[in-house]
Amino acid sequence: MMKLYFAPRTRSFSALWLMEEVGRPYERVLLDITTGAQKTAEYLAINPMGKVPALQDGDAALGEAAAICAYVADRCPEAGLAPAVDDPQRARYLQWLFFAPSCIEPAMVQVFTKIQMPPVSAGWGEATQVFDALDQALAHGPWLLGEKFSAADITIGTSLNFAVRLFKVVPSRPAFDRYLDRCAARPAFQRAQALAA
Ligand SMILES: N[C@@H](CCC(=O)N[C@@H](CS)C(=O)NCC(=O)O)C(=O)O
Repeated sequence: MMKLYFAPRTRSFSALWLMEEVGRPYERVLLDITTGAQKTAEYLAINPMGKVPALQDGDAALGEAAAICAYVADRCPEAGLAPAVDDPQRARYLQWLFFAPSCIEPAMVQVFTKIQMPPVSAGWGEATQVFDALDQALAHGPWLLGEKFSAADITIGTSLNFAVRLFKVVPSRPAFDRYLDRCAARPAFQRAQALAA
């Protein structure tokens, strides 16, 4: 059985949401990150960053929320959360799956701290560019890949929810509101919210 290490009100949310979407039994291990439970030698062997979330699956272990989403979606094909390797939708799926940690997250930090970076050298360009790209991608919907909900909606939905609704560092837009309402209406999202509260 897969084991998910998590802490409430953290980036663990996407991994919890994903496991709830998949529907296979899994073990949840709650770490109290206020007491340093994430820095023990035993846990560092699972996630060398000493952060949550992390996942253990037999001899396999990994940290990084988006990587966990990619891993579990591929390991549990019955859940239909990842287009197959030979499906052309796999390309956009991978792009959006990694867009959350590589573009949304640093864009949020930039908005929050007002750090200036030349957009050509910043991997996320600039915050407006990131949120314009997302706005366009969400214009058609209901999901990033069209009709098909995927693990990319879990990484993007989680990051956008943090940016727009929880931390309010990014002004909402009609497409974001519609999308986040659709995410929040999913029973698996609601179960994850209850677990992460
Ligand atoms: N890049 C990581 C970030 C994980 C992360 O920063 N987790 C925070 C909670 S939101 C954490 O575990 N902090 C405790 C610590 O750093 O000691 C991911 O996306 O999974």
